[in-house]
Amino acid sequence: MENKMFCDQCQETAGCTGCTQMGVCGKKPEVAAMQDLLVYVTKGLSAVTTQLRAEGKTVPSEVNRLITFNLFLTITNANFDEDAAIGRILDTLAQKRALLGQVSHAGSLPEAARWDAHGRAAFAGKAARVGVLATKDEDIRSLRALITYGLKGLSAYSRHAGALLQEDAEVDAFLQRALAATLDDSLTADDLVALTLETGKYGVRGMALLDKANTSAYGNPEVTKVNIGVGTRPGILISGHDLRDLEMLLQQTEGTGVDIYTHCEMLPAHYYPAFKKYEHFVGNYGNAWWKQKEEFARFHGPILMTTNCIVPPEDNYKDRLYTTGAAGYPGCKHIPGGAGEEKDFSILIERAKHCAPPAELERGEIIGGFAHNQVLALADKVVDAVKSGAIKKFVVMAGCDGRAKSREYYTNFAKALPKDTVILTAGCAKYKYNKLGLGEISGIPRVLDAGQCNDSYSLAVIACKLQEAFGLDDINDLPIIYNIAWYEQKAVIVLLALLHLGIKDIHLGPTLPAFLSPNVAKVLVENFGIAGIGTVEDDMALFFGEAAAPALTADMRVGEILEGKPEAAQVLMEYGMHCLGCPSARMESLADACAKHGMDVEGVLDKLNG
Ligand code: SF4
Ligand code: SF3
Repeated sequence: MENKMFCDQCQETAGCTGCTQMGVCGKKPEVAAMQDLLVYVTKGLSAVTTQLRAEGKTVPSEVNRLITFNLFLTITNANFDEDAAIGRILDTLAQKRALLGQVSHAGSLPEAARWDAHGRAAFAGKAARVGVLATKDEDIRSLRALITYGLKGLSAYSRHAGALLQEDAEVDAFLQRALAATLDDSLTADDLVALTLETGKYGVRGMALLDKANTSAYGNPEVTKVNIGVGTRPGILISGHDLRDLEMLLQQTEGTGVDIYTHCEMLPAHYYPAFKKYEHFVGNYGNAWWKQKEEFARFHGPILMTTNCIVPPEDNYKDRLYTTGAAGYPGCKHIPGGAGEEKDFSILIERAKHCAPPAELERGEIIGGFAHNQVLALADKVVDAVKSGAIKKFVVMAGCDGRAKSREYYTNFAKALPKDTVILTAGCAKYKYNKLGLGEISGIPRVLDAGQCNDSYSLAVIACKLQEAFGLDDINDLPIIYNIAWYEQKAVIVLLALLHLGIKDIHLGPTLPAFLSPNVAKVLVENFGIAGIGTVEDDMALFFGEAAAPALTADMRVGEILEGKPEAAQVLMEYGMHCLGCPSARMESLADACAKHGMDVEGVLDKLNG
């Protein structure tokens, strides 16, 4: 098993965010180092707040918010701005100084709680010594990293809930206690394994908090067809995960002649009833975060990054890229505003008015909105489909997308799935298969998108409800396979949350996290059945047996379909396609062939797969 801790980008502070893309994020080594120092001083402050709580003293809410925000800022691909990290370090040290004076028993506090300095040079010197590799024991280092990355994911949920003025003091207290524990040299590997699982418990609680915050503010997501084409007016593109930012942007652009489009993880905003009332909320533009260079260039208008994932921008759109919240990029304008404050997006709006409308990337619609409330509304239909055998298995394919070629596995895996399987997804991983036209089963789409990575909670709720509906004692007896794609830290907290819920045999790819030492990986494999992925063929055999027949999809070439399933010729001819012998017709995708012959591609697929 690979255990690569060195990031090619930031050799000395390897693994700053626990990402899998070592060295390709574009974050400069000094930025990665300063973020390591930010995590270090945040852990130090957390040791102080944890001690204060132990002494029965109150920790101010703004300190909780500061700690959560600091962690969130260091998540993969959110913030590339060294000055932003330095500003947070200064604020954190100032808070720590003030609180240290209130601690009665400071003797047992770790070095990080007492360390203090002023200025960039002192920070840089310290930063070089506090990265992940500062912990020498490989297993302790691995567990500390696993907990820290899980907590970074948890901070994302807390921060998003906080933007909607929902907080959970117990989640904050745990987050700080666990952060402080990663500094405690007296803790054994067993202690840290227990803390890892406790992190999963609070992960569920954090996700529930955010779910409540989102649904009470914007209603329950409902089944929605989202336009993926463009209009004729100029637009602003909003990306990331912050729904409150979107709400303010929609309100401020109403009646201005500027349209709003979502990108990547903002797509699920279209599923919320509260946002549907905005006529200028036109659709979703483009795909997952890693394609933004080509897509942002063609959008023509301003782009607002509310959270991760930012790709270092090209010069041809850098001056149209704006950040807000924890996101940041040097040279890009940052829109200020904290939780509960109204942000002013007028600079983007004025800019948009002088921009050309977006260039069309594609046309059509995609469907989503299958969060827990909506799926439970369809529960009878779903349970009937399972009982009748129309749906044999659900495959949870939540998580992250990324540019690595190895991630093509997920597209091929989705295509190869037997036709009686349904994918449950959340996060940007969906872009690997949400435009394949995988069809429906008894009116239930074969890709059920619950929303953002934050909404993975819905998948856990759905699993628990299905367990109830089927009267099963063990959640692992459900016909659900977990094949999760990970990249950044929200996927780590989702994994820990699923483990806390007792879910076993989760497959994680495209590679197992580099920060898992062989011994820590062994614990996860032996106790929870965690596994990596293989080839699509091997995994099909593993999950479904050799006889599984892959479903046909709209993007397959007609020739490919006929080779794998000669009887398809009869169906295609019945629908009006009589040129099957023609080589050029065989080279076309089924979608193109259907469009050309005026055939309903969904109907054809249903018949072919039926
Ligand atoms: Fe390296 Fe990943 Fe950190 Fe970027 S986020 S500096 S690639 S470890
Ligand atoms: Fe995606 Fe960054 Fe993880 Fe939110 S936007 S799932 S990678």
